Amino acid sequence: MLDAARTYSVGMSSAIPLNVGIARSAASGPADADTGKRVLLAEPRGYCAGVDRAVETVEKSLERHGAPIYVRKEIVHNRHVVETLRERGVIFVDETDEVPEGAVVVFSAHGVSPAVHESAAARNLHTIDATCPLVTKVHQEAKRFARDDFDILLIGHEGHEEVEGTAGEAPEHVQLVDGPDSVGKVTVRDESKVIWLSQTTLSVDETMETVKRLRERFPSLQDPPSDDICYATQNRQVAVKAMAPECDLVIVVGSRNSSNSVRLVEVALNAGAKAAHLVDFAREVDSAWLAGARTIGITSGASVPEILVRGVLDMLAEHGFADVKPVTTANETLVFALPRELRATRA
Ligand code: 2E7
Ligand code: F3S
Repeated sequence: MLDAARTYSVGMSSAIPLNVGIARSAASGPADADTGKRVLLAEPRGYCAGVDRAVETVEKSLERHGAPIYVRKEIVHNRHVVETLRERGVIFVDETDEVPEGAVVVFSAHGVSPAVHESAAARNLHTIDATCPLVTKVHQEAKRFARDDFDILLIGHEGHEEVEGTAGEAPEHVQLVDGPDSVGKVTVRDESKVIWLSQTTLSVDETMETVKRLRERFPSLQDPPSDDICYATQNRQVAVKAMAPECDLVIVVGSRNSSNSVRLVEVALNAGAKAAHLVDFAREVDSAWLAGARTIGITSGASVPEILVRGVLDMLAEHGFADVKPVTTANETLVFALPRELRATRA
């Protein structure tokens, strides 16, 4: 369960010891010691197991079927990933009706509703499903509680693909709750049969606030059988919370449409960072942000390749921030198997 005490205990404390080590010792020099300029590098950051699997799914599909292949929506919400795959022969579409009959289409990591599966089948598309297994788990929960005739309060951001996919499993039973301020609008049929589920990439703190307000209205509200906010989202928020109180500036590498990346900016600010900005690429870092800063925190969203973080570190080193210390709050080892039809080819 998303239990406040368990989830927050590390991140809420600004006194936790930083797991400090020199990541780029060759680059750090006496100038840093003089100026006190340093970078704190969040660990974990960047790719989660679901993104790793989704990107590899597209790469293997390209190898196996040859270009072009089609991907419904962005495979993950990252400009660099999407642009790179487009250059390699991927055609990104909004809906399956844009895919030629019989062609290969990959469904994105954020998941799709049964209606999308049906429309792909009707066009005889060869579908490969890169939905993250942790999203599939939430879909199963939605189906199960709909079958048991619960009202399902799905906490999430309106219009996000993941929410559309999950809600589409049981549209008659699901109501979207878009944050604490939406709680007043919720109506249910039977207050004794209400459960909340959520999008996987929400702010843990804001979700707990939404749940608290929902429970004030519906005291019998049931919790999901297991955390819907995924391990990667939680771990990246804990890491950024650990560093934020010491940071004059936090730079989050990630795209504007990446929910989990945007959440990291909010979490950093709420945890005491003096400023926090989201950038897709190093060239977007405004040198005015660096003026007067001594400690800069760096992290990245779950859809962000490490090369983009390296670009920001290199840029900061040129501005005298060559002393880089990791701040490690968890070690991640989870790996997901590729979709069945591609499994034999995984390295
Ligand atoms: C799938 C899911 O692609 P992202 O930036 O997606 P979000 O949901 O944060 O906009 O990050 C990876 C990812 C996260 N959640 C992929 Cl369901
Ligand atoms: Fe899956 Fe969470 Fe990543 S839902 S795609 S592991 S951010």
